[in-house]
Amino acid sequence: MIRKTTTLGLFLVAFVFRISPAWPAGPILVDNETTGAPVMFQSGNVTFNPETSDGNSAAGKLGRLTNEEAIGLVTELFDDWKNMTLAGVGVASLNVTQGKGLGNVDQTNVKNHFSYCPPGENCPDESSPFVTGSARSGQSPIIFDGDGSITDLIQGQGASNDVLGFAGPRLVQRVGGVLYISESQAVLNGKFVDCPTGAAAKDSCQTPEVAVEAFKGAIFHELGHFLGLDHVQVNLASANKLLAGDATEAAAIPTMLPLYIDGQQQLSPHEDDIVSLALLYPSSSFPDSFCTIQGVVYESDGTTEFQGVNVIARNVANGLNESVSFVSGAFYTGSAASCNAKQGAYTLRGIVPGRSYSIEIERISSTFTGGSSIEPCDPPIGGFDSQKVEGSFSCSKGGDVIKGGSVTTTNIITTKKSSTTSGGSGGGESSDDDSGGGCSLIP
Ligand SMILES: [Ca+2]
Ligand SMILES: [Zn+2]
Repeated sequence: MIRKTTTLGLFLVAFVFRISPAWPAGPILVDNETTGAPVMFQSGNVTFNPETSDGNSAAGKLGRLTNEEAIGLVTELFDDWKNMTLAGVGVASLNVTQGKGLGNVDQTNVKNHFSYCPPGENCPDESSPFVTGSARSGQSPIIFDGDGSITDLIQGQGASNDVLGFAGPRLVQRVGGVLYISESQAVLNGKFVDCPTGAAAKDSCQTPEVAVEAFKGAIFHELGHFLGLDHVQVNLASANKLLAGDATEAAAIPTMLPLYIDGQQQLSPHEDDIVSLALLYPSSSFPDSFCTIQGVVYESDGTTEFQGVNVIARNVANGLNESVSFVSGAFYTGSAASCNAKQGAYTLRGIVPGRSYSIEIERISSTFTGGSSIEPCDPPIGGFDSQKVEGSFSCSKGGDVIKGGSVTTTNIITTKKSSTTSGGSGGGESSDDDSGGGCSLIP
């Protein structure tokens, strides 16, 4: 989704296709036309419009869950986002309200509610405020795809066996010069929770199927996109360990990782998810309770700014669970063609006073492209080595901005050969085609 920033028009188009963006620890949309700032619902006021049953018990279901149960899950999980805390401080100011119901949504009327470009069709770019497809309803729909048929319609036949859900902002509007999300949308795929109690292990309903608790992790993730959050990359090694059967670091896997690895674990937000939310919807106490680390990432010449580097701050005493990330140059204006905006600034928020942090850099996984890409570069930037910045960084009171540490400053010079002298790219060129908005969460 996020393709960058280019024009807003491109974004959405992207949405159309697939989806998934990712600005580590950040927003799914950035206003690269004027402010370079993240885009969120104005004043944190979010109204969602769920599919409703209209009194027909067979309608509006999510797999085996009734419509009422499905709406209850969405409400509960929005509350979980809203009530997030960091070091005992409520981080977000968010008002989520359930708006008018959509009535029953199925393949025949989904176009009235959900904006998309059907697979195989060419849909024109839309200019800002942008919307793709037919729906621009003044609502922010959450559709319960009871049996996966809507997912197949929108994402392509068979997609319902792989995609747990997809979501993202679909319409933005400028108010007083500031760009805000005015509509978001989501589809949750009930095919993953449709087995009746006691279904046999080889019943066809089991493919695909996950426990409701695990499915909640997917809903939680999609609601994050609905609110405007992007993916994050932190503790990828912990995720890989879990995939290999070692669950010792499972709690370190963020909700907004582009991968669905363990829905139940990902139902618990990681610190990076919490700070991502605060970046968009900070509570009044957030800015004065926490510090900020600011710096710039450079190529090896020490002067050319370098965009697309994942910068991570970790509490030295608990680095896996207490860590935040930010991709250099994610907030910027202008063109991001080839990820060559020459902007390397990074801002790590949610730094707890009195804790000592290390700073490191790494590449975004080369597998996070297209629907799983992490902005502002798709494919991810390569050509540099992971490194740890020397020394440690801390602050004594909230509101402070940290630009230096015990040994070095927060400015980071990478091993990336300067593009002005080498002429070669170190890989990771970004093309300017679209990638999508929103997300297709695949197990
Ligand atoms: Ca199933
Ligand atoms: Zn996602």
